This record gives sequence, C-alpha cells and structure tokens, in this order.
Amino acid sequence: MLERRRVLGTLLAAGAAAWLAAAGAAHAAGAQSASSAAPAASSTVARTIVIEGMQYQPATLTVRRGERITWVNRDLVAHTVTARDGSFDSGSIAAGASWSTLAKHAGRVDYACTFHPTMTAGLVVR
Ligand SMILES: [Cu+2]
Repeated sequence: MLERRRVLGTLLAAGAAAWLAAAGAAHAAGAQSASSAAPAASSTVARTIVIEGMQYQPATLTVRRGERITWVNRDLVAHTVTARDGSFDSGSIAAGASWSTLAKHAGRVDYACTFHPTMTAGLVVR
C-alpha cells in the first residue's frame, strides 16, 4: 500500500513538473501564452498504465484516437496486455519492462493478462 502511494505520488509529481515546464515555456513565448498553454500542457500528459500488485492502474483509462498508451510493469513477474477482441496483444512484458501501442479505433476494449486471467481492465478510445 505504501509502495502504491509512493508510485502515485511520483506520477503526480511528474505530471506537475510537465505542467510547470509547459507553463514556463508559454510564459517565455509572450503575450499569446494564455491561449496556447492549455493545448501544450494536455499534449504532454502521459497515457500510462502501471501494472503493480497484479493490477492494472487505472483499471479503466480513456484516451483519444491516435494517442500512444504505455503499460509499465512494476511487478516482479511478467504480465501481458491482451485485448479480448484480439485488437492488440503485448506478449510477455518482463518485470520492469514496458510496452506501448497506438489507440487506433474508437470504442471500448476490455483486456486481460493471459498469465493471470483475474487481471482485467478496460481501455476506452474516443
Ligand atoms: Cu499477469
């Protein structure tokens, strides 16, 4: 539990740092920074799903078409990211490794780990 909180804190800190960097860049760019800051910040948001404690976190992630989604395996065992409809399959993701794919089609895809069938999650593409 403590470990999970630490990871969440790290992710939040990274997000804040990216936002601050984007805001700083927009400020340096001058007068039109107010309108350009928001798109710049949102485009830097990482679409990352952490695999930890035999769970995908978050269990449901919503992204936009064309965005890249990355799964990071922080467990000590390998997992997979396997779509029930066959639209994607990571194969084995080793402990400490990651895998990414592009969100190509709108809709919801449920996925699971073929090694641990109780590990399930969903990806929503808009
Ligand atoms: Cu697994």
